[in-house]
Amino acid sequence: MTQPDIVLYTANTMNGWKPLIFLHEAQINYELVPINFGEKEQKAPDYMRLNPNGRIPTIVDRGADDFAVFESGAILWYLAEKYDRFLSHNPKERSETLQWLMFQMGGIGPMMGQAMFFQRIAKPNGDEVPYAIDRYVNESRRLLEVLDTRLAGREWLVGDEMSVADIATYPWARSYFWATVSVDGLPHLQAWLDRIDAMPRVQEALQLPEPRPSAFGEGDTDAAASENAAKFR
Ligand SMILES: N[C@@H](CCC(=O)N[C@@H](CS)C(=O)NCC(=O)O)C(=O)O
Repeated sequence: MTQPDIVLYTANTMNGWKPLIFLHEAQINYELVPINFGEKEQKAPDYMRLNPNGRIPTIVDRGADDFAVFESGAILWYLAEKYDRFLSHNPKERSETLQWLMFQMGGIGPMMGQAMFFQRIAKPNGDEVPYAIDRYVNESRRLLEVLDTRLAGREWLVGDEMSVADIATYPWARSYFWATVSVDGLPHLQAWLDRIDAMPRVQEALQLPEPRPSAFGEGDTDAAASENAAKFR
């Protein structure tokens, strides 16, 4: 059997799920290499030769001389071009897709990520900073409101089909519980989340490399938060 082109190094986090969602939804064969944060595998020298930032996700394309791609937005764009999926050929729609992808990478991701960090990592590790929590939760809510406005009267962030902008944004927006950001009063955002929630292959991807229901407010979230926080001590 021939080896798949794409080797994906990832973990069950918001950025880590993005390429998994792409590959599962497009039904592309790939090799999965789970990265264990507890073991600091993301900081190992061999891994950091592929991803100089020492974070996940990363892909290596065996079909392109082992070309390595880091940064989840760049990975989605690379996969979209390689497989001609989830990216319009229309130049204006392509630009809009890049705009919303940038909005996720520069806004939703960092702000919700910090809201999560201060509540799910700093606080259980004994460092509670209410000012930072307020700042990042409020900014995250504002950004989700921007998404809600964009999604009024449309099914997808760009054009008539799911794109890499939706794929990048979905795992973050869906994890509003973990960031303790409310989505009350954001019906268009909620309808978009429901639409993607109903896609079986997306849900399959969210179970990898291992299930993490706490991110979505299910299971014993306090226990999961303290286990997660311990990995970052
Ligand atoms: N901008 C980067 C962010 C990557 C990132 O922050 N990944 C987190 C998981 S979502 C990570 O690897 N954390 C482990 C660490 O910080 O050591 C991307 O989108 O790929």
